[in-house]
Amino acid sequence: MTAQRHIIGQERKYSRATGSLTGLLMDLIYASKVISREVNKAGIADVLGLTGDKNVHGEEVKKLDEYANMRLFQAMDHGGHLCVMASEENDEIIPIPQEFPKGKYVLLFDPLDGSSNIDVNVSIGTIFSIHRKKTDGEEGKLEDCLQKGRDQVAAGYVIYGSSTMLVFTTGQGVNGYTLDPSVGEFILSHEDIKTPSKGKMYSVNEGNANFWDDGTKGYIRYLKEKDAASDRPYSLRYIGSLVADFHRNLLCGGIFLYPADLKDPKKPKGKLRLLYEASPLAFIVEQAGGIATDGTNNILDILPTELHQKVPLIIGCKEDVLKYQEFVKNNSPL
Ligand code: AHM
Ligand code: MG
Repeated sequence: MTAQRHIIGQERKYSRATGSLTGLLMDLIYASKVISREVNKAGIADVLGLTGDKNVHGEEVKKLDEYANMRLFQAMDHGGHLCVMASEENDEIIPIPQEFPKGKYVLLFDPLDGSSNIDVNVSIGTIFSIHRKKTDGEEGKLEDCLQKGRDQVAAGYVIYGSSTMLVFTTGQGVNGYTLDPSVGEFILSHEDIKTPSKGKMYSVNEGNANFWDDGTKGYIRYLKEKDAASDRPYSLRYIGSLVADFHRNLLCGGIFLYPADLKDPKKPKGKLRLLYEASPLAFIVEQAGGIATDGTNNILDILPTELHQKVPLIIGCKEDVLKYQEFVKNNSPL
């Protein structure tokens, strides 16, 4: 069962579907195959290293970041499905070029997440989020991008790992497709993914521990205590590549944390971006039975006010995330 056939089959269940979302997903699939091919050439072709530029977050731009960003834009600009795009790598919203028809959807993406891992052959990924246009007129506006995660129409990621996998949801469960490189097609390999209600692993950059709030410190201490009845101590697994950490926890069970750094003026709200990272993964995890929070609020209920807004992200198995929230509530409000 190819991704295309599976998606078309799903679409047929909705009598009012126009096929536009399916068309959009097909364009995204094409872009991700091209990015996957390029990522796989890293080390042979001249795609490693920096471009010399810095992005809107002050981070150095890698050549593959820029390539993936450009590929996604070029694959998505002309299909007539989108009215506007926004990328983690661009300061402002990305309009659809004048010569192309405009559609009813909004696409937000992180073209290549975990890019600090590119040069050392560690898994990286593309994350995307799709909303419906909500303003009047043909052109999409900033307001169309600043929507609650709860209103997403679809969200997903592509992980460039030991194999390339696409995982996404349209709000009817989560499915995973693995790229068969011999035919260049994504094949349905993980139908209706459900995450365990409780995990045995935690993923966090513990080097930042001194800068966490007391609730987070207490929770991580709790995970390390011995208690066979609640499977503690948990194992630490941190790749430093959000898509890879999230994907492992989704399938095997676990909790990922990127809390606020109280003493780092650059990270008062953590490091991860609400629109391109937290919201899409929160939509996926909820569809798989998990949950995501900033410590107090469900990530999907946060109304963004800025395109590149950052947010503490604690995401994974429901029981684990709820336990984290208890610690935050009792020990220190965020
Ligand atoms: P990026 O979008 O610039 O690649 O940054 C996001 C990445 C995530 O993939 C990962 O979870 C996090 O940064 C790791 O940060 P740190 O190195 O501070 O642990
Ligand atoms: Mg990122």
